[in-house]
Amino acid sequence: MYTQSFINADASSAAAPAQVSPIESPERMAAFDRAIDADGRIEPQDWMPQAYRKTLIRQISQHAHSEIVGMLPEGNWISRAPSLKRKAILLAKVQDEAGHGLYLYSAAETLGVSRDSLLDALHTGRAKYSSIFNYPTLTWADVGVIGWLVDGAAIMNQIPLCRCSYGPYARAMIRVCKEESFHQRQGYEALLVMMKEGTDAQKAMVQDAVNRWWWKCLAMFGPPDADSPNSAQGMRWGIKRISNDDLRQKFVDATIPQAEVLGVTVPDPDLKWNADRGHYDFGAIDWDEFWATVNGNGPCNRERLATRVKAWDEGQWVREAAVAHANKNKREEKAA
Ligand code: FAQ
Repeated sequence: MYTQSFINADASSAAAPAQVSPIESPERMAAFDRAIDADGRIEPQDWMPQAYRKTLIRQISQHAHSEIVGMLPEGNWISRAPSLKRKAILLAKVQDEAGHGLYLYSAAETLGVSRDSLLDALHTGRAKYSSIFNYPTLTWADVGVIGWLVDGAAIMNQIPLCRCSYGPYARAMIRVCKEESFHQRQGYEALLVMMKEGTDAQKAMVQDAVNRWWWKCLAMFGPPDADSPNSAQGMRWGIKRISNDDLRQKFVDATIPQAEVLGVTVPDPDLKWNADRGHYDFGAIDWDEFWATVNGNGPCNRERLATRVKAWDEGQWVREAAVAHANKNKREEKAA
């Protein structure tokens, strides 16, 4: 469905919808608006306004970067997983995140941007990726909590993206969500074993991990709707279907009963069921801490970027070999 290009100049322009004129005319704009109003899908070969293209490149590439950087906190525990079973599960999960990144870079390429330029933006610190991956994984319980809460939040955000107006992104999300659902369950199950069969120290370790990750997960959904500059247009274009605050609320409502089954509490003295609203009320998120992290000053930002840059540099010979192999095949096909 998508290109798997080891990108070079030719491959990137092949992925670009170069044949579609970028010129905006009232007729083209009206046709695009009609498609959006009718809840239709926009495909790479369709005309689209530059601002729509730019927004999608921004969101899809940030999402791709998040998946790839998101491999690091848990990858840190592959060599220290407590059993062969847990190690095999964690390896599979981390590999899935790599796959998600690749689908998403490919989806972004269909908008006419090269993967090299997107990765360059990540490696030079110009591109954002999810705040949540800038915190450390201190104990094994963090791995379970990432599955339960981080993947749980990711699913809550990504299910509506399966109905996104841009076809390649929506289709990628369907597959991603199926895998995220396994990720969430494996995390929850790992925690359940520790909480139901573990020692007091293991139970305390789970509670400590929940305490450290809870607020960061609520912030993952992005700033409050009133402070979200991209939301109104994203909703109008059918890219976002549910607002940041509404998704956050859905996440809290779905997660608290799961916490009760586990036997953990969340670190929020203001959390309480509001029968009038039919939702949980919850306390204030520390948005200053969130923005400091988004802007590069979280506890692990520098370490995460340095790890990605090192992996990119060390993979240079693999990319060169793959391109040389592809070129050799092309030459042989031509000669045949
Ligand atoms: N972190 O106006 P809005 C995962 C930025 S995947 C960093 O509300 P928008 C899988 C935002 O980009 C997790 N930056 O923006 C996994 C914007 O900056 P810009 C990633 C954030 O786009 C699990 C500015 O703030 N998921 O976890 C964050 O309408 C386990 C203003 O915000 C996605 O990317 C944040 N948390 O809504 C992997 C889903 N929130 O670009 C491994 C797709 C906001 O104007 C292990 N993305 N910002 O400079 C989206 O749904 C949206 O882009 C939002 C933000 C909801 C993230």
